[in-house]
Amino acid sequence: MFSEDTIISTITPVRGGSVCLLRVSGKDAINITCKYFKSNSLSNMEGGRFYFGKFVDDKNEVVDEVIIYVFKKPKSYTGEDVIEISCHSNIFILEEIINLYLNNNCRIAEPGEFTKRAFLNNKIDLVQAEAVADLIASKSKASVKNSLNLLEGKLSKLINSLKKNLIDVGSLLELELDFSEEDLEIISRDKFFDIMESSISIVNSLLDSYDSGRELQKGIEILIAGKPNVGKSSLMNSLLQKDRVIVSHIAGTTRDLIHEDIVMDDTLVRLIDTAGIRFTSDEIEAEGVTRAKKFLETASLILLMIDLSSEIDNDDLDILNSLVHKKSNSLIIVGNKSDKEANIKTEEYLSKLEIDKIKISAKEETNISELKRLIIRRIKRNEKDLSEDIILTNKRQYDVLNRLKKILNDNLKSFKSNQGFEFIAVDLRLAIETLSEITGEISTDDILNNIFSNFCIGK
Ligand SMILES: Nc1nc2c(ncn2[C@@H]2O[C@H](COP(=O)(O)OP(=O)(O)OP(=O)(O)O)[C@@H](O)[C@H]2O)c(=O)[nH]1
Ligand SMILES: [Mg+2]
Repeated sequence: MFSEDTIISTITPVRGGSVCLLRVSGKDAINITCKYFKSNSLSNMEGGRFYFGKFVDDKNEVVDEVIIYVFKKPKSYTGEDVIEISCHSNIFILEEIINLYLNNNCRIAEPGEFTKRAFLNNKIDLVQAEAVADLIASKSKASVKNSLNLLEGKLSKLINSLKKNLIDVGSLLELELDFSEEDLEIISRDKFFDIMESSISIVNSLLDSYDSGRELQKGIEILIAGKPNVGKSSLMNSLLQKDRVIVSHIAGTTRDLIHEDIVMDDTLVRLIDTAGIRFTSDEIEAEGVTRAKKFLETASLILLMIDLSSEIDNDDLDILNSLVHKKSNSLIIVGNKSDKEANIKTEEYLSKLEIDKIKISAKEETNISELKRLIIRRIKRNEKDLSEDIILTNKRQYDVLNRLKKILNDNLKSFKSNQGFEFIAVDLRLAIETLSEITGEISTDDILNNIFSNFCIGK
């Protein structure tokens, strides 16, 4: 499927660099370029080569010295003829070059249109197209690695092998239906069970990986919690190495959730500072406390701060007790203000708890790197092995797989309850179609527009 029109856009940021790349794709990309690009070495624009020369306007006046890269269809990103122009990064130069193309039946590319053409020309499937967007948006090395795995086609391969298995079973079932009069067993019950159960287990493990996938993209949420004034905001600033949050001796300073993303040992982490948890009649503070408590339920890791210099009280114990039972696996107790004289009762109480704990001084920045190491050890323990696993990061793919899971489970149930093969074969066809939605063999304009309109311009 080759588009009729030719499109152009910058594919690198326009400001801030010394060089900018423009991409032209479509049937007139080479013709228009030949009209304006003058080079000694240019004979007949061979594909897979680059040429140095001058870009001139309609009056033969030099616009810029450029390098152009020639990609002939289908050996290009979009699968069409593509020219990439590396020119100096100056807005007047860029405007002039783009206008020359626009005057020659070319138009500005829509966001994601190059990748959409790559998809429509079968250069990549929909999972890979979505991986391109993920890759650009990746905020940590781990996320880049996973996006590259998806772009390389690891998930697509798995989906296609799942589909092949279902097609194989489906065709045997259809055959069995054709010969139903002759009492032949073409597919054994055991084989059907095996294939369905292994398919369901693959789908389940992909769905299970989605939580890790969300963490890869959004960051692992680490909540700094505790009663007011224990030094939560001081720790946040100290971990971020900047004066991000207001710190004061007044209890109840932080009223809302404040988050910042940082990368710790290649992993994206979202640090969240919260309002000190206590009973309060102040309406705004109380809302902050409700929000903090809600996050206690969902955060991947909680740094529970206790002031080592004062006696542990009911406010500390309320939070501690609520977390020790439910979330001890995702809890680190951070004893703060170690620069001051320790309270014996607090020390004694904490020493009896069998939970990871560390003493720090957020104010004096003592033991902060040890705390960081402890955090990294904790988050790495739960992290999936990216070289082995395929991690689902995309909500659309997740939704389709959830639908597929239901279809496969229903199908297995129908089989167990000895429903007729004709019903089972219909459900199998539905399962195969659903799988095709993931890789985009079956898609609608609405789905495609929705996906590609979220891309940045020039991709
Ligand atoms: N001596 C000492 N003081 C600290 C330390 N960490 C924080 N403080 C002080 O404790 C007070 C409260 O600090 P914050 O970081 O605002 O405490 P918070 O837990 O965010 O308080 P709320 O936002 O009110 O819940 C401030 O006066 C800090 O300077 C520390 O390690 N040692
Ligand atoms: Mg605070």
